[in-house]
Amino acid sequence: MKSKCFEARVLTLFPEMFPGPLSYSLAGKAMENKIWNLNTINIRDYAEDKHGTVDDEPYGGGAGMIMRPDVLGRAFDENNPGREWKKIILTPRGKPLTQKKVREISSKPGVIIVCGRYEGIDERFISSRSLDEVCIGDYVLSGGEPAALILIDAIVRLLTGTMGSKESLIEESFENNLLEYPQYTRPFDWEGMKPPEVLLSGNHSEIEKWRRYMALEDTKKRRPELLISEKK
Ligand code: 6GU
Repeated sequence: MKSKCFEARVLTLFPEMFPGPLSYSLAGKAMENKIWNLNTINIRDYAEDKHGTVDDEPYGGGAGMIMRPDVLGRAFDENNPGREWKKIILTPRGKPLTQKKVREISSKPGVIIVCGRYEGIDERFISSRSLDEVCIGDYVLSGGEPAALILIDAIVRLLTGTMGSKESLIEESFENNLLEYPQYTRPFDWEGMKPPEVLLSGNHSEIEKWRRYMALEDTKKRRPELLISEKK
């Protein structure tokens, strides 16, 4: 049976940034194959004045401009997909994105993503529309658009029909709270360095054992917090 096409609907002031990298590689192929589609909505189209004003100065003063709740509210409500979809707003104040969240979103019929811009978004819009606030890491971007591209990429590769091999989905980084084991390919001797002998042994249970050991050791060294946290 063919599953329904997943829709990513993006509210942004910069619709030209999309699909951008999402029209290449795995995500681009999956879009061609109608596994997912993308709709961008220009928030500025919902401004009321002739200048297309979407932001204003913060109450209480301070630097920067804040996105107006009335404009965002109209843009969101007129494109509201309904209860089954995930509703995300991308801002540096959100909870860090995890693979668990990506899996949850990919199980829905679609996701509506609001991209924050400028120095902030009126809090009343966020709370009144019950948006899930998400950020993609502890650093600051000039807007949510690159984060939306990243989020959608992560979702699309989990959709049924996107990936060639199911195993590569299960084994890879974070799906077991472990980083991936190191990989090697030809040439056999590169700058005097050779692959670990076990990988050439043909002994599949030994190879498995080595890979599990390396995944665990590398995770301990690089990301110890993954080992004591709940599933990411
Ligand atoms: Cl979602 N937005 C912005 N502006 N900066 C970020 C981010 C999002 N995630 C990390 N940094």
